[in-house]
Amino acid sequence: MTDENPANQLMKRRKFLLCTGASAGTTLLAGCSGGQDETPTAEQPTATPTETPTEAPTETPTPEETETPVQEETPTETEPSLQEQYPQLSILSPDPENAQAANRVTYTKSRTDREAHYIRNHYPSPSIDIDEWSVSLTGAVGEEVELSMDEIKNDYSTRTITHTMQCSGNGRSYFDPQVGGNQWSFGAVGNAAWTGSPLSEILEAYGAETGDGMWLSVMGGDNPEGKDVFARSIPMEKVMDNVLLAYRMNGEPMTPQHGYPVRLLVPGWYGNNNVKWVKRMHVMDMMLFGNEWEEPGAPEDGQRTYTHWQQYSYRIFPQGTSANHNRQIETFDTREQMESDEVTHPYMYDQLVKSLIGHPGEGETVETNPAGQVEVVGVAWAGDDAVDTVEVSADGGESWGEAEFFGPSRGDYSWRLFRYMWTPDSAGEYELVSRATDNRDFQQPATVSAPDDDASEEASITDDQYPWNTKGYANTAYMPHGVSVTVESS
Ligand SMILES: Nc1nc2c(c(=O)[nH]1)N[C@H]1C(S)=C(S)[C@@H](COP(=O)(O)O)O[C@H]1N2
Ligand SMILES: [Mo]
Repeated sequence: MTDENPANQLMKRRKFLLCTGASAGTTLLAGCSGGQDETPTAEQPTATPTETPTEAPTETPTPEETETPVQEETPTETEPSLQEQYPQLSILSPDPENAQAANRVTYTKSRTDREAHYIRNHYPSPSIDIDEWSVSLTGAVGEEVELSMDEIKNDYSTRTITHTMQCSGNGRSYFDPQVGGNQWSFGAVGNAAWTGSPLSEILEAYGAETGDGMWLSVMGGDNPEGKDVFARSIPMEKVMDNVLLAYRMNGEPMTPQHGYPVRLLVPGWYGNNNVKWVKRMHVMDMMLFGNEWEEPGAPEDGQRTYTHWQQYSYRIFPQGTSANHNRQIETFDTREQMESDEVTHPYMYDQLVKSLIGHPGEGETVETNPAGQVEVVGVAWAGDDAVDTVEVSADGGESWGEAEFFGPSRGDYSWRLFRYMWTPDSAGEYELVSRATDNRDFQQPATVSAPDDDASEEASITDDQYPWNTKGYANTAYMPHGVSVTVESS
């Protein structure tokens, strides 16, 4: 997925690293580092780095790179590294940029700073000229149009939605046996406020067919030549409900890695639906499907193909199964798809209920307070649905205590902070886990199944086991997400 020509990569980096929000004369660093607008909390628990190594994985360098280290070619005063731009992330791969929260402290805060929000790219972030960028709208519309960024920003109403965005692959590293792909542990989830224009208004302005059964397929502008376009089909009822063309993140310009100048924001749904660098939108009465969208000669764009990321990927495939493609589906809730017979391989749309402990962090030593308690803090979310309860266990799920919610409520698609005052029996070592239940009584299961278990064949959550699947998606099992802590009496 990387550009083979290092010179091209370098040019690209030079261009897109220009911090897009900086006004003329502002230095890059100043423009790019202004994201820390939340007062840091007094306590900054530190997780041991063993869980999420901060070292970038070693890639086989090209000969050119071996001879001349990249750092020497790229003076830091004009070009901060990905790590320098995102000090709170642990880099999984620098190109394309993939990085997750390095530390559980991210999950003690009600909102995630731009610089602390994970990044997931299939291709290198594209270089953008905002004056040139436009988004086409085609297909079942009254009038096809090329939308400028000015029009997107100024001609429609402005909405801000806080959205817990999680990569479908978050928790993949806890699958046993391991599956391929980025080995995300817990950190590919963030909770940012995204501002943009409701797509419903734009579609209505151009006479789009917006009834149920229609789909909006949205294509990114990041695919290198000859690669599948990152494209997703979003059901029209979701689009009309609350999907945005977003251009700001936490009140600031979006960073290049998070989709500048414009991305799709699909509240409550897995990250893969939130197409970045939106270039093209197409209205039709089916999902991206079949030859027309798959083969060379696809409409308007020559060699590009569109079906891959919709039908072959981002679905739950039990061992030994392969993709069957659908034109239409009627249930967009991933958990309901897992439970029903409608689709064989559920699509990653609405997120499953999940929670993460933020404090204490992995490997930490904590002291009890005078009342003999330890404060446990974390976050919980449930996509389109609401979290009902969060419980904490210190004995591997034998007994549970119910947590309370606290902190600001940032709307229906935002995670909630929870707190549990835990009274350990004695000093010693413990494994703490958290389990959330949503308002439909869907609950996080305990463990991940083995590949040959019935649970995985059915692609459903059975016997308190999350189904192992070949792409490692949507792991919500609470046991592997727990933290080891040592308690000392005060
Ligand atoms: N065009 C494009 N959009 C994309 C992707 C991509 O590779 N290309 N990755 C998707 C995936 S898999 C995720 S999880 C989210 C990540 O968004 P973030 O990098 O802002 O966290 O973007 C989605 N949108
Ligand atoms: Mo993702």
